[in-house]
Amino acid sequence: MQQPLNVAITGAAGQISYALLFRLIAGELAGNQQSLSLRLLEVPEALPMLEGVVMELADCAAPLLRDVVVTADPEVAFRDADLVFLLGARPRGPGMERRDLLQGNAEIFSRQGRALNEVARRSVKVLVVGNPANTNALIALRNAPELSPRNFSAMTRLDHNRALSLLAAQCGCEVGEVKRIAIWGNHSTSQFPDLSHATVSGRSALALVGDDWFRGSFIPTVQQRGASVIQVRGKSSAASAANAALGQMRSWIGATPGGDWVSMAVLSDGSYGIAEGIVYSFPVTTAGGDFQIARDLPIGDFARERMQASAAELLEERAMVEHLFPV
Ligand code: NAX
Repeated sequence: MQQPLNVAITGAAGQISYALLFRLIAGELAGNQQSLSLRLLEVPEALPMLEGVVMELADCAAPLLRDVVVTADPEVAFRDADLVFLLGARPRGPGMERRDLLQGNAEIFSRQGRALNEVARRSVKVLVVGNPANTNALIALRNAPELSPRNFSAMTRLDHNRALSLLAAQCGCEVGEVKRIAIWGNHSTSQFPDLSHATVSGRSALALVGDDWFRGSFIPTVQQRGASVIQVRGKSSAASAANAALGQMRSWIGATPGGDWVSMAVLSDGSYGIAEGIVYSFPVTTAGGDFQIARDLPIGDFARERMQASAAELLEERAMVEHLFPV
């Protein structure tokens, strides 16, 4: 058995965490030879409930689970962390404006960014899931100047998986036959789920499904899928979100298969004319614990307009919180 991986999870008493933890200790993240040390962070009020989750973890008698730390202190949770899932965030309350939501979360993610900067492993991988995920990731990385911005990403894998599944259903094919779906932009309704480069068993997906379905049905369905789940289930996506978090982290520490990519929100380097300095979802390939934005894709006018609209939203979000960035 190798040295345990230190895995920190915030919002650990929440519903996504509850769907994630038991898959982690079953070896779905780093295989069944890799033991894990879990560090679970919660707000003080939620610690008693989290103790109940810890009881259930113990009751799994999982051979891979080395130990569990429960804390309300980010510096304890993130000490020597290898992998971090930032799930906890302030939810939108009644009458709350977007600005209030962004600022409430800015406090949480500034504090957590500073703690990561101080105590996490320099190779740490931090996946931000808590919404607004892209801007929360930006706040965290700006508060961690001693870590590379490449140590941070925000989750758009759920959007990516939703797009994959929807296209496969429309084509009547297996999910595994679909390649090169891309989610561009923000994890919000401004995102651009793109089929321009997608293939189904090597054939152009757009040629198969047609532009009308792509623009009139596919794009809005993916953009609004989170709201649709809430409407039907009465609660937001949890198991599918945990599945996506696991998938995004597994891709990040592993490698994408040849000829395909995944979507991941990372700090923009100006690729495809997207403003630098926002956390924006791109198609990326991964290998050796690192990612590369897919290069030289041809971008048509319709796609460019959609991609820039989502960038504009992220620039607005950044403008609402940048006074909180350290200089
Ligand atoms: P829950 O409300 O079930 O759990 C959130 C937990 O976070 C709560 O237990 C709360 O006490 C804790 N928390 C709040 N502030 C904290 C802090 N400062 N430190 C540590 N813990 C803190 O939400 P859940 O359904 O688990 O969702 C978690 C987050 O994921 C939400 O922000 C949600 O909007 C976001 N999502 C993001 C998705 C994405 O694709 N990026 C999809 C799923 C999900 O909607």
